[in-house]
Amino acid sequence: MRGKQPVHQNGNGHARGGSPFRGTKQLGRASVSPFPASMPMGQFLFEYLHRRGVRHSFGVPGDFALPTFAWLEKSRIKSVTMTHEPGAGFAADAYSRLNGIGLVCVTYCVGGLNVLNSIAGAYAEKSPVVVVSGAPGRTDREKDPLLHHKVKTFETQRRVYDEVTVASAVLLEEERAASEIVRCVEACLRHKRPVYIEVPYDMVDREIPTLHATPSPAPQSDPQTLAASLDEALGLLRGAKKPVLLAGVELHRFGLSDIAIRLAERLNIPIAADLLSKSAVPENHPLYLGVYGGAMSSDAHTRHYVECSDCVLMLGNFITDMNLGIYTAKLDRSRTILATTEAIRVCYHRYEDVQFQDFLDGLSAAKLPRKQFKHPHPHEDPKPLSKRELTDPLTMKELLRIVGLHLDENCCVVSDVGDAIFGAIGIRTARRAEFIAPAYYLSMGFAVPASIGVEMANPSLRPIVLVGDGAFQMTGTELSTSVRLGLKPIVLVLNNEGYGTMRKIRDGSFNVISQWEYGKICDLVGGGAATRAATKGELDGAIRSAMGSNALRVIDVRLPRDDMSPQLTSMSAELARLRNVKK
Ligand SMILES: Cc1ncc(C[n+]2csc(CCOP(=O)(O)OP(=O)(O)O)c2C)c(N)n1
Ligand SMILES: [Mg+2]
Repeated sequence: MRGKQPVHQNGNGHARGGSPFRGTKQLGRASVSPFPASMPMGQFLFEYLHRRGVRHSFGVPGDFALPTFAWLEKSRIKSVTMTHEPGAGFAADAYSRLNGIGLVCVTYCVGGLNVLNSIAGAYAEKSPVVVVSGAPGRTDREKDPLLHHKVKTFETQRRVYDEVTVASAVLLEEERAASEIVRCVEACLRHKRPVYIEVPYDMVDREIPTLHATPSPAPQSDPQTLAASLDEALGLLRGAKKPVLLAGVELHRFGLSDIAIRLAERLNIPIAADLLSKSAVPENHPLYLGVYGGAMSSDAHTRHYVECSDCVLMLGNFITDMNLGIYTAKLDRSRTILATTEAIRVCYHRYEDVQFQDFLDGLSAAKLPRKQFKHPHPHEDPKPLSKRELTDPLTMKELLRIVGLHLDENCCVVSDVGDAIFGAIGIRTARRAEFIAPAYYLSMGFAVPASIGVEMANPSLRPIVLVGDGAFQMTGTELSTSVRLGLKPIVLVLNNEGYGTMRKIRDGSFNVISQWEYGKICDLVGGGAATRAATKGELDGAIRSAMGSNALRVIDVRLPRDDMSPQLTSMSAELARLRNVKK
């Protein structure tokens, strides 16, 4: 997380190794006390997670999970009980994005399968969440009885989770338990993707041996392949007149944004972000162009520059339909370098066995000529509101401008799905602010619970939650957890009376939702204060007052039913065309 260090900064710093065993006999250093030769399973699990950077857990207990929760409570990790498991998953996802690793603790199937969608999103968008699920006991499994919460077999939940994780384990053997825990947690950190650990309730108190549980060494680049990939990439970069860096989300996840920014500065080339990586680069950086995503780009200049560039250096980008503006992006492979943690592609060649950071380090260490770039549209601070416009009715475009006016380096914009996420592409701010959104997987209900994860990961961040009325109805009640924890999100409910995004693609009675008095949520959850805003002046005043407060604020933002952001206008036209729908 770039300039601002999370209070418990840990996970991102571990991207290249580090060991929870430092100080043990294996590594021979002396700063951290070694694990004893054997420990109760639950104690080892949470102590190991703590040493790898987990400080908070989000979840809901259940009878099979209570013995595990008892160990969690005794550990150095703070447990946060949420109102519903999907919220726990979204909170843990956001926490993991900022902290480098996070934890969700749930019970068997009713809890584990309830949080599955959130974990699927974490997998899709590379967020390192550890899922710990309580489960029926080892002895329960012997005769295969019909136990409550069981679906088909005792293996069902683990098998479902194999689809959304990079490693999974059921801790049924004392001898292997510690190494299984280490294997899963290290895989989570290495791949920045979720893992699943199932803990049978009659195993969690048992003593397990710990000493042979050492992490496997980090994979290394093949030196020749690394040299060949660098050779080709540097040739392209040296010869190009108008290269551009397209920063991807992996730079953020692996803590490599600053290396990439320094590379662009040394080359004097512009930097664009994509929808997933918005804020991986500070938007007030002198080389920053804007968000590129074909027709969904933040502005025509950014789109034009990237599409006319003779070398697009893509670092850590996901090639998704959303990032490519529903396939409206024009990125020709003959002038593209795409480096990710999966592989390095230079023009038409694909190089395996090259570590992303080694490639980035290689580019950074190489001699490269400075290019002639002069920013065609240098950054301007967003225009303040004039007196004349204070009584104008709000539109999404203006809402985003007004939000941009208030953001500072302590803000973290957390966007939900709907126009909140597309419109957020267009937010420009004078300072550096965080931006978190499920910008690829696009699961509604993310933002309110995610804001809890944001504040727990870094209490100095103020979440600015942009959430549609439909998405708010899914998980908005999680504000009750925010109030209980004394958190202070500013929640803008973008109230356009229903599923606006869907209405633009295809309208029908299925897009109608109940109208709520959103401000009354504060009475329900017993904290915070609410206002309504229908004009530019009212919104500006409401955000200013919220920024000056130190508690939950909910703003019911009244938007015209048919209004939408410029980004959603072009996106929905593309989607309607692709889905072959007459508008
Ligand atoms: C969990 C989930 N269910 C359904 C969808 C499909 N979906 C995408 S946007 C949307 C409507 C969102 O409505 P709202 O939150 O009010 O935002 P708006 O589109 O009005 O800006 C729906 C139903 C989804 N992305 N995620
Ligand atoms: Mg809506």
